[in-house]
Amino acid sequence: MPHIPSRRVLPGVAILSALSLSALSLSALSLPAVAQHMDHSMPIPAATAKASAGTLPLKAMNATVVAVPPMIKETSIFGTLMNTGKTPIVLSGVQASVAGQGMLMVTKKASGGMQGMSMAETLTVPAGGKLVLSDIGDHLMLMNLKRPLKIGEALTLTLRATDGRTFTFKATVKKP
Ligand SMILES: [Cu+2]
Repeated sequence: MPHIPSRRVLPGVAILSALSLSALSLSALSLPAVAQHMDHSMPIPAATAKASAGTLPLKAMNATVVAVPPMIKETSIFGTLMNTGKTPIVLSGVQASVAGQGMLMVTKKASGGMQGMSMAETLTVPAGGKLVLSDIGDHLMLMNLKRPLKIGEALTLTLRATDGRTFTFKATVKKP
């Protein structure tokens, strides 16, 4: 399911997507079609980056940055995080040099069956388990993009856990 980071940034898309999906897939930079998310609560987290305390036992699979048109300054990261360790990993932040801020997001069903997302203080990858990042569930977002993203380029992202450990991985910019 395509994913629009913020309806507030691009109010026209929600209306367009209701009309026709095919009409939107006209060009290489056509807008992602469906505005799943209604609500961006926008408290910017204080960037209290602790000194790195080691590397988290994580693996990232199918890590994808959603391609957005150049005027859109936020995007989402989907994929799967595998925790190869024996204890849960409590993620507390994400950052990338290409973005002013990174956020952890959760998606919840709101009234009327629509989905809304909001910022989360933490996301947990269970011990020996995985956390799936998707437009209908937990995911990561990059806000205040500093430059347009190119389809096919790999962005470097760093996740930080509450214990100060970090995990750096690459995510490829793709159309949803
Ligand atoms: Cu989102």
